Amino acid sequence: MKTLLVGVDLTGKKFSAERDNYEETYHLCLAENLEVVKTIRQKRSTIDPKTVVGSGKLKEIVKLVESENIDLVVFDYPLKPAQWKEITRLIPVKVIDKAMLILDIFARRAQSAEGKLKVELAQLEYNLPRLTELDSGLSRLVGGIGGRGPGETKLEISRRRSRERINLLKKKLKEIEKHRDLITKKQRTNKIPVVSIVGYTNVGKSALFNAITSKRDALVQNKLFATLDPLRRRITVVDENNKHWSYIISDTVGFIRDLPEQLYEAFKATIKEVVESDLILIVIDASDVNAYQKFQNVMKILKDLGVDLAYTLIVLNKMDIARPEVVQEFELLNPIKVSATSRHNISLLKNVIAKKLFADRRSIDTHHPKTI
Ligand SMILES: Nc1nc2c(ncn2[C@@H]2O[C@H](COP(=O)(O)OP(=O)(O)O)[C@@H](O)[C@H]2O)c(=O)[nH]1
Ligand SMILES: [Mg+2]
Repeated sequence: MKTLLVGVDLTGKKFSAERDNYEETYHLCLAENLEVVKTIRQKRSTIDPKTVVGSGKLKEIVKLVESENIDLVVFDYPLKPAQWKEITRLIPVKVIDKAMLILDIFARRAQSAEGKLKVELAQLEYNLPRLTELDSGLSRLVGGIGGRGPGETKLEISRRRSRERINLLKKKLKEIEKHRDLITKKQRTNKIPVVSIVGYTNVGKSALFNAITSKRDALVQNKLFATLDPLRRRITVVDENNKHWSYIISDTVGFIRDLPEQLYEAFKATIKEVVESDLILIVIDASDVNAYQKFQNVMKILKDLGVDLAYTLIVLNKMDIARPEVVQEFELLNPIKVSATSRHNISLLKNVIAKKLFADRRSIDTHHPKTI
């Protein structure tokens, strides 16, 4: 999908923080497989209350949409319902903001029934005040079905249907919550351990996931290496006694800066899998000056979610382009220093993972298992 990314630079604000957010939105677009063909940033002292960017800029955007055959415009700025409606009225293609983009990513990634319901709920709640007469999707959907009250417009029908669906989802979620504790306790015993890769956008989670599961690894045999879905793979290691041990490694959506508050429940639902995993790799970008600050945020979120920090490994990635002062900051935490792209220390990391996961199930204290 040909995408145009639009941002605003508020001159009063700290520039680097804004640029970081803008870059993150850019990377989130890439994660969604959107083809960002153009980016526009407007410097302003304040935002335009009606359309965020000015009317001249909007005209420029409309022209670009036509000349570049753009299918989607992403605003790296939270659009209030009225702003979104006004912008949508003027731009002839689909317009979304960062929250909608994130919700799409969550929707794609949610795996459990509960996660899927929570994401759909967040999407409906986010979109409800944004429904317009133009929004033919829902209206068309309900058009033929009865229940159109006297004088009820298409918009009113859409809103009513959305509210009905919201109530239904809330009920379903309550049901799931009642049974959840029972189910998870049962599932925990006897299942293949799961290792989750977490960290902020762009630290190299996917690169690390690929390095760990790479078929380029000469010893990897197809049968010992199963692709479950694009984000989860099973890895099998063999110990000295020729005993096989498997675990599942999972690439996650990760953490997002300035997550809009309405999205927190949906985020928690998609990250729930992480909370329940047996080992969490916290990936840090050693070339990022703000790495330590971000690491502290990650730890805080994991703690809030009830994660036992004993089951975490700190992985300092991008060692090939690391900043010494950043590496220094992490020294006391005993991080495993790797480079996903140059594969530096990837085998070591795999050994440590296997040791952490399986050490208490047998005595491998004196020898590392060979990873395959
Ligand atoms: N130099 C260097 N770049 C890396 C390394 N790992 C990842 N990257 C780059 O960092 C960017 C983000 O990586 P990605 O895996 O998509 O990050 P994710 O958002 O955490 O999944 C990509 O351009 C990668 O090529 C590394 O070890 N060294
Ligand atoms: Mg990724």
